[in-house]
Amino acid sequence: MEIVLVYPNLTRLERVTLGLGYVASYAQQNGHSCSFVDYTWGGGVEKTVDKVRESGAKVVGLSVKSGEVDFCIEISRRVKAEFGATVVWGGVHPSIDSEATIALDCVDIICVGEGEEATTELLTSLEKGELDTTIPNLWIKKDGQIHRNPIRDLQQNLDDIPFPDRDLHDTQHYIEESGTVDLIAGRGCPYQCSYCVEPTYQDVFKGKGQFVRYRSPESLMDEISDLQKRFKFSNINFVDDVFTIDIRWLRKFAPLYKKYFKIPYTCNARIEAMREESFQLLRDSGCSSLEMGIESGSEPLRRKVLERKMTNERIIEAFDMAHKYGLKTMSFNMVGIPYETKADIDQTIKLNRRLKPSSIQVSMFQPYPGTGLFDICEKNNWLNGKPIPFSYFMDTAVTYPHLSTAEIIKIRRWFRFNVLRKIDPIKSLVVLFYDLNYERFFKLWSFIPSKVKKMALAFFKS
Ligand code: B12
Ligand code: SF4
Repeated sequence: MEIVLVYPNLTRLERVTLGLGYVASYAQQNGHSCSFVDYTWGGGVEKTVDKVRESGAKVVGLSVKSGEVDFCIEISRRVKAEFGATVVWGGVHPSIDSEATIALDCVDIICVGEGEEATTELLTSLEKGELDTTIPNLWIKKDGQIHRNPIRDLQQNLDDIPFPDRDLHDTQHYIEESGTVDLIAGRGCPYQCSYCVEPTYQDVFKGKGQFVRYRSPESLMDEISDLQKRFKFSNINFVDDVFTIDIRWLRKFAPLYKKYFKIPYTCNARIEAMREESFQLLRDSGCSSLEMGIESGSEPLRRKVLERKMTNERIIEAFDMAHKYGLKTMSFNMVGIPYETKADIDQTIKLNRRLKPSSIQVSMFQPYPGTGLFDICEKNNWLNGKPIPFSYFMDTAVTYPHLSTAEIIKIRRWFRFNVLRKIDPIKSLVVLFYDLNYERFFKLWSFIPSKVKKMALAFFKS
């Protein structure tokens, strides 16, 4: 049975969707076929309409993040109206805001959590002409009733899942634009950050098996070899939130990677989980850049509001250690956090000056539905009535009595300049020009030659 899969990537970030890649591989391995609508390169609702018409598919599956809900509603309404298609929403948003999603008139089915088996079973049942309303992980509307089926056990051996389908997208085009190829080594994060979906996932999947899981390093090596045979790339990006969390896993991964590949790679690390040996293993195996979350420079705010327990001292130690081992670093920061004052933001700026990361990312806090901080914002009337923006660099859905939405946007725009002006004045001016004109650059993004984009990216990371 055919399904049209939609990647409503409004951020236009040239990065593949591994989630849909996994769903597609599994479905295809079980005899179904998938066509793909990719909004990374732009387009409107018509793009999906045309694909459904052309393929004759009766099922349309969308992978939905919270900032993409309105666009996905538009697409879903059109394909229902024109073709009477069965509309399935999967991905992070329906998984953590399930009741509100299934209540939407244009959504027939939602997938809560992992979608490989659920999608395949759904297509098999539709192919037989009888919608099975009991498929685990799916909430299904039928005859005015909603069947909220239980969550199935989490896939415990990730090596059993086929590699994500790379033919779904024009993978080489993605690589040329972003300079990198994305892979994921595991699923699930054990931490409790109150702005993140992971603690909610931990509740949803309680009793369904080990939550934090890693593929074997051998399986990753096989996937990279396979990618090497098919595509040209000079950097790898492991997109896991917490790539380095298990030192025993890292001890196996690092020598294997070093033995087989000479390709520099980038990954994320959670600071508390890093020890000197971790930095050494990363450096020795070819890691070129390490990305670490700070979020706020105010220790009490970070601990009490964000539920991130690391100290500033530990953060400084981690960045210093990374630099000692010759790794480039990126710091992740957030502004507009509930209870955050301008003095707290000054502390984040000062901490970044001390850390001297090779590059800095600063986003605006978003109250993603289903997270702990969403409830606090709602209770305190801090939601400004705007939908969650599709990009956390553009806007925010919160406002506070002491800090308005407009002020938060302004603070974000000036943040990197304020860090850099004292340590690298020339870079600070270039970065300021970019940050003040971010929306303009965003609109022009697809017209900027990839060489120029890559040069800019390299400059920001220098
Ligand atoms: C890798 C990653 C990225 C990468 C790649 C994104 C991508 N398109 O895949 C990059 C760096 C580009 C990125 C960008 C952004 N990201 Co991001 N990202 C992640 C991360 C760390 C892992 C995602 C992943 O690949 N997981 C592995 C795959 C296998 O799992 P999965 O995607 O959930 O898919 C499974 C199921 O959900 C389901 N499924 C998925 N889609 C569908 C569709 C159907 C029809 C069905 C049936 C099932 C199904 O089946 C899949 C296989 O089991 C998550 C954290 C997380 N825990 O999810 C954040 C996360 C998804 N990102 C987030 C955000 C906010 C963003 C940005 C909006 C940030 C921004 N710039 O403003 C952009 C949006 C870009 C976009 N439109 O895709 C938030 C989303 C919050 C929310 N409620 O929407 C998350 C959850 C992080 C967080 N801290 O909360 N991200
Ligand atoms: S460490 Fe990252 S993925 Fe894990 S809970 Fe915190 S923000 Fe979420």
